[in-house]
Amino acid sequence: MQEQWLQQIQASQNLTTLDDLRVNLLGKSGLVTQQLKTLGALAPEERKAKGAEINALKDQIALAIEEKKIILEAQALDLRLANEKIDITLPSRPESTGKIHPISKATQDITQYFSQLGFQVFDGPHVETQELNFDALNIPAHHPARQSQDTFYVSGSNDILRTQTSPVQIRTLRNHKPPIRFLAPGRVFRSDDLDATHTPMFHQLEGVVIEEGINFSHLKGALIDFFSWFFENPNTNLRFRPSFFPFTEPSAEVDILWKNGKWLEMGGCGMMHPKVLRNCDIDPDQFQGFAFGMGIERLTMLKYGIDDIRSFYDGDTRWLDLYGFGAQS
Ligand code: 2NL
Repeated sequence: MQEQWLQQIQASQNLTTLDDLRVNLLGKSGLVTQQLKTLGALAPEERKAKGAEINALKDQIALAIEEKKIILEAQALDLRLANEKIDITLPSRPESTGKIHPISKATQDITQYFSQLGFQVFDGPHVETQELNFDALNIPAHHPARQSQDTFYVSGSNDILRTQTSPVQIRTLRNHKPPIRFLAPGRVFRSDDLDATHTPMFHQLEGVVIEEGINFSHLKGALIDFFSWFFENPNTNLRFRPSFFPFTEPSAEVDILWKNGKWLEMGGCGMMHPKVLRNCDIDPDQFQGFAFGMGIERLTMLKYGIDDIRSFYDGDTRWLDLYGFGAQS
């Protein structure tokens, strides 16, 4: 029987028949296993000798099956390698090149422009205290902008999602002595309705200059130069419309004269409110300054003719090609 079994193992043509054989011999009710079960009926002396004999047989068969299995597996692999061909003449898959998002592009361009004028760039957290986002900016507790209708409150805390990048200015001015010029670009959050011109998150870019003897004409000159550069039009016409912000005095809305003869609002600006300077431990009798803020999406939409703000965030990369945003250099 032993010879016959070993021969059957040797003769196995494939892994399935070999495994069937293994089950028939070594399985729960296999032939070898049955032999082992007969030991119980034997006398102790005989059982010992016979037991050793059957166990040796079992090991020998298990080894033979294992060796045959390795051979059959190698054969199966050789067969696959011979039959499954790789066509190395196929052209390779095109490599996808990274694109720069228009918001990143505008932010990089604008910060680079201002860096030539001595502006640094600062950033801060998106989750802010109400002190930094409102109180330090002279926005009182009862101000409508602080209502949960407009502002995202963090549940279980007094914190909010910053509604403007101005808290970055407060943080910076509390840590750096003037004279100083800097920008604070970044995400801001407002509980706006979602439509073609409003999203609950957008990007703002604010700039601040604090020096001795800064006045409104410096602000006008800086913004006229900036918008002339950004829209690539040396004859850019700006209009400064009197307005109100709690953190600037006087304050103005900035409009640009567009190609069709219409004035378009570009952002807001003003002279640093003395209270805000004092909140940052700066003496308003020594230092003056101007500040401005603009929405990066809005600037980018106007520059590239993008008409729906939601397209910035819907993740369709084909959209980048539409406006000529090429590979990142
Ligand atoms: C807008 C208007 C503005 C500022 C932002 C500012 C910041 C500090 C102090 C004073 Cl810390 N002002 N920022 C000033 C005027 C306008 O933004 O329309 N943004 C989209």
